Amino acid sequence: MRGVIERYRPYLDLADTPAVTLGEGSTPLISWATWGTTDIFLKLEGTNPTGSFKDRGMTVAISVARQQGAQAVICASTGNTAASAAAYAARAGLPAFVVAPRGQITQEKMLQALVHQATFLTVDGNFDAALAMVRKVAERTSLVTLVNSVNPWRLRGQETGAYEIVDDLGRAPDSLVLPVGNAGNISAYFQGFKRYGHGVPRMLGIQAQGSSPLVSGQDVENPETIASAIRIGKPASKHLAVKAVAESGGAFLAVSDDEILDAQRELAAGGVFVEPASATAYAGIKRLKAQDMLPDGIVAAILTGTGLKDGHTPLKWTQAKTESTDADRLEETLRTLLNGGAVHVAH
Ligand code: AN7
Repeated sequence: MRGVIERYRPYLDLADTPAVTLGEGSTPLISWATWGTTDIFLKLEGTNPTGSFKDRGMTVAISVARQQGAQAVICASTGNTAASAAAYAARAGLPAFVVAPRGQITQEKMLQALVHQATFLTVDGNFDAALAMVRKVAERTSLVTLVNSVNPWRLRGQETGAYEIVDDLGRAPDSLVLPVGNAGNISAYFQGFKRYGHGVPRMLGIQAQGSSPLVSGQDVENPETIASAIRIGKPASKHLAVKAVAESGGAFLAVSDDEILDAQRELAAGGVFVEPASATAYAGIKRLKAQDMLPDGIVAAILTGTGLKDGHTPLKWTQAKTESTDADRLEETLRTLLNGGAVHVAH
C-alpha cells in the first residue's frame, strides 16, 4: 500500500487531491495476550514514517494545504506533531514553522524537526500557550496554514487507524484504549469507526495523572507528567472526546507516572518499545486488569509512538552492564544468570 490517502481515498472525501505521502499507515496490529475472556491487541503506530500516529493526519492536512496554495505550515507541538509536520512539509516543498514549550520536548523530536529544515521556535510556557499563540497568528494572516488537529483534515486522516483495525479484525474491537493529550486522536478514531461501519468500540481514554483535565472535568493550568507528549492541560478537542466517550459507553482514566514507566518496562520486556505517552494506554489496561474491571472481548490499544522518540526516560529503569568482559567471564555470567534464577520472564 502506498499511504493512507491512496488506501482509503473514498472515505476521506479528497476527490483528486494529489497525495503528499511518505508511505504512512498499514501499521501492525499484533495479538499481545489473552487474559481470561479478554484478548489484547496492540496497534504499533511507532512504525509510521516519522515514528508516530501523527503521520496519518499530516499526509492529509499537508496534501490539502498544498493543493489550496498554502505558502507555509505552522503548528504548536509537544514534539510528534512538529516532527511529522516538518517531514511532510519538506516532502511537499513547503516551509514549516513549529512552536514548542521550551525544554519540554524530547531532543529526538526536536532533532526530527531540525533535520527536515523546519524553523524551530520555543515559548516560555506550556503546550497550551503555544497552541493559543499559533492559532491567533494563523487567524491573523493567510501566510500560514495551521496543521494542528484543530485543522479538520488532521482528524480525517487519523480516522484511517480505525479503518485499518476493522480491516484486520473483520469488525470493530469491543473496546479501544488510547492515550489522550490534546484529545484529537480519540475523537478521530470514534469518527472513523462510525464512518467505516462494522461497529463502534467502547472508547477508553487514558491520561497521565498530573495532566488529566478530562478525568477531573477541569482544565489544568500547570500540567505535569513524565510523558511529555501528553503534557497538555486544555485539550483543544475536549468537546469531541467527551462526546466519543459518552456515546460509546466508555470512560476516561488517569494513571500515575510510576504506572506509565512500569507499563513501558513490561511492553519492552515483551519486545515492544514505545514512548511514555504510548505506554500510558497499556498502563490503563494494567490498572483495569488489577481491579478486575477489564472488559470482555477484544481490547485494542493504540501505541502511538516509538520508544526511540525518548531515549532518556527509560534510563530510569534500565540497567547496563558496563564492565568489560572476556570469554571466561562471559561464560560465568551466562551460568549465573541462566541457572541462578535471576532471569525474569515477563509473561
Ligand atoms: C505519542 O505532538 O499533541 O490526544 O503536539 O505524541 O490526539 O493529542 C502529541 C500527542 C498520544 C495524544 N501519544 O494524542 C503533539 C501532541 C503520543 C503523542 C498523544 C500525543 P492527542
